[in-house]
Amino acid sequence: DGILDGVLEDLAQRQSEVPLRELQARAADIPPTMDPLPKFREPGVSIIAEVKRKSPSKGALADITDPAGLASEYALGGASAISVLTEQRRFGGSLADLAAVRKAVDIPVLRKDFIVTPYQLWEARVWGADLALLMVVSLPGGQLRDLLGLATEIGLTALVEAHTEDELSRAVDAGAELIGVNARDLTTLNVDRTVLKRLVPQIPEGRVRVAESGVSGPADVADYHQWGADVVLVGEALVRSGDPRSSVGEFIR
Ligand code: IGP
Repeated sequence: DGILDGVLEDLAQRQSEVPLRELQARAADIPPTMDPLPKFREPGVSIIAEVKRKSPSKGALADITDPAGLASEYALGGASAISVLTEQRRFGGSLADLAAVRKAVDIPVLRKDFIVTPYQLWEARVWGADLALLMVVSLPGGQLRDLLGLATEIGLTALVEAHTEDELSRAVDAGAELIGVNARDLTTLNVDRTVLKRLVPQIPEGRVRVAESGVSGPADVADYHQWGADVVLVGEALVRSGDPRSSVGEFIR
């Protein structure tokens, strides 16, 4: 399917340069990860602010020359975590962006990519991520459980993303603690924020609920929070804002 176009080719290229064994050896020297869940569970809405250069639906979003500076502004505005798109072909991201952001902030950092192999989780760990995205739609069979298990084993918190009722029940059954509901249908790229409102009741008490995509301003964050989201992940609206620090502040006020 189209969602993974190019991802596996790029992965094979990186893997031929740095074999898994070498990556695992490097991981031994990386400082421990941070646990984002306690902050996410505090009362009030938390924001995950995203470093996003472009997207398949909108093309170029912002000319981000200094991802580390942008992430620092997000943190100063009160973001609880930073998301960094590392997918290159459609989102213009890179592992270098992840590393730069990691150095710039002392809050948890999420690697946002199409993660379908153990190798990519090890990469996330080595390049400084605390969290990694796992999309249910691209992890059939036992793959979701396997990658969730490995993520936990190497200190990463998985953000397990669903868009439909079926995907959500797979996320819940796999034992995900941090569950994202993406308002964007990745096959059509259409955004429908009410997907969250419909799916949230299906998430058991005690799991952390993340609303992803489609926020254009503070009112959308307030809606998501009122519908039951503990955390809201925002990309486009923040990278396009002239003042990302104040914008994050307005979202949590
Ligand atoms: C952010 P937005 O509409 O605020 O820019 O969306 C984020 O939710 C979106 O980038 C996203 C995404 C994904 C990107 C959600 N899930 C999976 C790539 C892959």
